[in-house]
Amino acid sequence: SKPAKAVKDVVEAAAEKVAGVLTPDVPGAPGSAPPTVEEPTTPHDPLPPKAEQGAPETRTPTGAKTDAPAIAKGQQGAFLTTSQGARLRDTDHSLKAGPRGPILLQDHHFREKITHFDHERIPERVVHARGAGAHGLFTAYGTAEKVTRAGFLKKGRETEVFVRFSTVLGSRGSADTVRDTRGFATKFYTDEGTFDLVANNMPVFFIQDAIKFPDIIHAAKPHPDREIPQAQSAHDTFWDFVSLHTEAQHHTMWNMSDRGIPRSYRTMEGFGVHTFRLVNAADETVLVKFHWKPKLGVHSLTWEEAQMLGGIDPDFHRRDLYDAIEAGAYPEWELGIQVFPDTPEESFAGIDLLDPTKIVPEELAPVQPIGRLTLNRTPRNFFAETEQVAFHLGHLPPGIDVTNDPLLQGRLFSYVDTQLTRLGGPNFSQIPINRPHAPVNDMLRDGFHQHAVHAGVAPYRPNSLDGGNPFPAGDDENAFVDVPVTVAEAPKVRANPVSFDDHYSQVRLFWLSMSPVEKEHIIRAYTFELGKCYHQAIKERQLQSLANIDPVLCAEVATGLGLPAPQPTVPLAEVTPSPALSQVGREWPSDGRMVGIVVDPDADLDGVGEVRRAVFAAGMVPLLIAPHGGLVGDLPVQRTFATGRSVEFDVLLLAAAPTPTPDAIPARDAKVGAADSAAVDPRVLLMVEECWRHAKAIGAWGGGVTVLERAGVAGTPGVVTGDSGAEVFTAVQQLLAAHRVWERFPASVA
Ligand code: HDD
Repeated sequence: SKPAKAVKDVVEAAAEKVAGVLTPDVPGAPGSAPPTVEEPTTPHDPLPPKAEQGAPETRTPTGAKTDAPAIAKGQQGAFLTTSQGARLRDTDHSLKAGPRGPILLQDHHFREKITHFDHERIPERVVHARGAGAHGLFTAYGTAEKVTRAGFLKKGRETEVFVRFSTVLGSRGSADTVRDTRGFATKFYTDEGTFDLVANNMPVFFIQDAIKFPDIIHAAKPHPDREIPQAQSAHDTFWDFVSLHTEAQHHTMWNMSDRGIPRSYRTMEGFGVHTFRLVNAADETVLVKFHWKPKLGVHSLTWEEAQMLGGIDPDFHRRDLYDAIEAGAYPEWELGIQVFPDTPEESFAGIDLLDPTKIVPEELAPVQPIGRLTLNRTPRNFFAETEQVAFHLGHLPPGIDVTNDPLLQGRLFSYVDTQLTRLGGPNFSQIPINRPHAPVNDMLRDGFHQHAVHAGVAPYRPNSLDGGNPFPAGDDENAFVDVPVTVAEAPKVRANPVSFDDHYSQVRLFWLSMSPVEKEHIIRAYTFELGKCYHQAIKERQLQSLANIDPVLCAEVATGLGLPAPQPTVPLAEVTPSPALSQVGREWPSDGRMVGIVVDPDADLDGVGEVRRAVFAAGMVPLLIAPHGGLVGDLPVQRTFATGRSVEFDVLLLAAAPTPTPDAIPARDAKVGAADSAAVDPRVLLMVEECWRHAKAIGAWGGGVTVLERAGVAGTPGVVTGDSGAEVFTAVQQLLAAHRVWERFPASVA
């Protein structure tokens, strides 16, 4: 019609005006010069998968393996399509009524793209939101065969696994190195059904009964009004709760110890916390506690490193895990069990095995290795795998059963329940990462996100229409065993056993098992955290708990807070320390460590090359730090003075004394500047200073020795020099066996 034509004319005229007058220099606009950089116009093959990385395991919704490509959707073929597979010509411009007009509701591609984007996020986990996962393999030693019928623990059996490490308190985007407990959840895809070992890096828990879980988490999460602080316990509500609820004191001290700030996921122990019940082929039972022992030893950050890393590299642990796996340095742990007789008392050496605030010292019940875990593949897609993985304590294969630990019992409810909101319905076990590798033959049907196309008409029992299928497994057909444990005849009560009332003896045991330097760290952690509280009454109440644990600890923290130290209100427990709890004073392997090497073009580059080879040969990772990127000589540079910071290295080697480059931050000391020809780049001096303060081994040869002198650390403990790089490296490697040069930390307590 006429008016429509008029509009069209106006629009076209306007478009011409815009193109020709207002934007003559825009590449591609009429009259403008042809573009100098050509955009790709021909289809390319999709990017190949990362080297040596398969896709997530592909299973049918019922668990059978399939040969179909793992990424059944997305990145198939060269052309962009809609979700329905129709090829698209343009995804950069919405369909509009003229170039300046409004978007048309008709634009199905626009609506699909934006709607999908709008719904990309799912609720983060209510706890353990921040995590990192990896695939791996578990190989059984066969040593558990006597005590459990679980097939995956038979000698030589290999089982695929997925592990997710996490912090507890922080949101999905929070920093990795905060002071917190770490989750260590493992999904064993056994051929008899999935086994989830949902563990932590600490062997005890804050509460004895799951009904208190919302309380402790509400107290520890950010304050409800301002939603701060993020990912930490250094605030009033946390200390309010743990000082009022003294069964939390044991776990709290683990958090205040170096265990609360691990060096790496690869250097953490893991603990199943609860006591589990194993059943063997003869239906005999034992009680066990599960332990993961890292091959690289148990190591922590210093508190200052942890704080610095929160800003310098909030992804420190995630990056460390992925870098190690992708470099082929596969992290390993041994799974072990402490075994106890299954007696009616459910206790061992006077320790109630159903109390999750208690450990059984390894000296009383040694951890017996039963298999090895190797993480060898990083996820291809974080969301699909790490975010959607769903663990549950009730995922148990035949041969492993639960006990009446009231924390464990409550967890058996919570984990499935939480997935209903988080993963949007009851079919989350059909998500690829959650699919069992054992065949599934359930009678669960329909529901949101149902992916299975179930056959048959009779998902009920008994039936005659589907031939009576599926059948319950008989006695010899390897069904899950609910151990017929006798439940004592007792009144229904909301109460704990009396043994649960001891809240202090094992905290004292932990404290007395620490070396002086670890005690010092614990004192400083309490002093820091309570120093961040505003309420005097909370500090005083927590000091009372510390007095009941140990008067020296209490006095030191009280001094730091400027408060009087109270007297104990309970007799101090007589305990025997457990050396296995300490990380100090042991010989650890040095592989997997990061060795920073400061170089510049004047350095002894042959010597550096030799050290690099020696570092690789020792299973460690050399990182060259130079004034600029690219190459120094023919050696590749991994970090510059701008991108490298001391906190990522376990050891610092200096092969040069680089002078400041123009981008060096102004020196703290005005005399140290570009004008001074003997000056060392202030960032290198800072690196040395920080490494020294964090008790790291430092070595230097050639020009590097000058740096030690200028930093004022030459000749101090753990600082070595030599004639060659090789000699210096050998010396620092020996120092690494202790992890740090502990004597540099002054310890005020014995
Ligand atoms: Fe829990 C997640 C470990 C007590 C309720 N828990 C979660 C994760 C780990 C643990 C490692 C993260 C799993 C993952 O990576 O997806 N939780 C523990 C340990 C506990 C413990 C070792 C004590 C020994 N948890 C506990 C209690 C309750 C929960 C007492 C509730 C009554 N935990 C949950 C949860 C989460 C969870 C709300 C959040 C996300 C999820 O489960 O899948 O259900």
